[in-house]
Amino acid sequence: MGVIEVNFDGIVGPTHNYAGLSIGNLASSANAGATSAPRLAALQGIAKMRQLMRMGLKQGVFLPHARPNVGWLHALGFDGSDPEVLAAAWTEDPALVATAMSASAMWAANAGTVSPSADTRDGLCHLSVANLSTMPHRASEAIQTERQLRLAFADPRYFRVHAPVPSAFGDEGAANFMRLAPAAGGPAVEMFVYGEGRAGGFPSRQHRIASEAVARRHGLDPAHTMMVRQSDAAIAAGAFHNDVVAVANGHVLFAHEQAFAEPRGLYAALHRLVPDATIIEVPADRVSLDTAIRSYLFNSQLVTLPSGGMALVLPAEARENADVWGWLVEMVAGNGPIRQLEIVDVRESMRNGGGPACLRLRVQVEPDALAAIDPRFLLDEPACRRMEDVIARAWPEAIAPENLGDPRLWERCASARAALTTALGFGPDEI
Ligand code: SUG
Repeated sequence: MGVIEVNFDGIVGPTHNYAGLSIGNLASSANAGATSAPRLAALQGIAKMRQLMRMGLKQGVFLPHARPNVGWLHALGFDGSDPEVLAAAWTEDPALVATAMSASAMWAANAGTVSPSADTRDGLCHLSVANLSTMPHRASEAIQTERQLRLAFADPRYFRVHAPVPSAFGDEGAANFMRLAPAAGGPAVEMFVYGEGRAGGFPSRQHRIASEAVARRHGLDPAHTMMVRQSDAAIAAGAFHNDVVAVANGHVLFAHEQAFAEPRGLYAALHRLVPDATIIEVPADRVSLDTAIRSYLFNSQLVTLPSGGMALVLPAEARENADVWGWLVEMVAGNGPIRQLEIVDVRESMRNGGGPACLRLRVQVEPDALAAIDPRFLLDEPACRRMEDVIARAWPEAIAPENLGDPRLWERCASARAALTTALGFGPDEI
């Protein structure tokens, strides 16, 4: 058996809500103030994982972070017991409580960047925790993410987990990272996609210096490592992460015509390094950048099936757009490498700008390294059922913006998460 790809999905936490915290993420801004459905959101996430498992793919999970994040409010000078801290913050600045309640750790593509052992100098799989420093509600994720990664990938014979790079340089993890590997064998190329300055009033969230630091720490071969600049047009149109406009798998890169600042140079370099690279570029006159971003066409998971063919796992929104669906149907009818379209319903996550690809972190491992991963992070059917039971019982059905200040909700969310971690076999202070 060769290399196995495991998709680790973030379980949607009980505090999932629409506070509009992400500037430059159009869905998050458009749905600000709406009422969320955390229970439905989490069940949609589990159904997606099940669907991928049924396709023969290996699935893992990351757990929701402890919320409300009272420690973060303490650091901002609010004192007293947990309810006192939260009540004082709510009175003074409700946006701070919204930040402390964010369930954004569900988007596991932003947990970190992963270089498989085949690409690294020491032959270990390297994982760098993302600092997510551009957005305050995301920046606080790094501490708990690091704890989970160090637990899941603790075996030093196979894994090396790195702390986040200094927060002066924004790093958003695998959402701005792609890997292309020759089907015929040989070294892969790791592509780090960065932005510069602001575009259309929106910040670039991935800094080149952060990407270079990750590549250096992972011990990558500079000859097979590329720093690729995202186009300003994409950032300005709402592609706050590259995975909203491009995705790669195996020897295939699937991207929008306007994803990169210099696509011709990039494609030429890729063809040189990966001779059998297949680049599927969607032209803007078939699917506009706006439509691509609204439908999340490229935020699909491009996966290799056990049979060897590739499937594109798309959000339902992609099927609902005539331009997008028309283009996809034509593509699979052709003789290309992508042969199957698979639809998943992750609408609750989509409304905060997170599609199927945002929800997962890919980790490629050999069988012996797979066996060394803490099994509590790996899914099977009984674990899915245990999670569903807890979610159906303990996750709130709805959260409206004003509920974020309700002490009963704080209490309920904290105990809901504790019930889930217990059901998956984690001790009270382990995670
Ligand atoms: O960082 N949304 C996330 C969505 C992340 C999507 N991830 C990838 N593209 N890989 C973000 O913008 C919304 C939170 C709020 O508004 O409450 C949010 O954080």
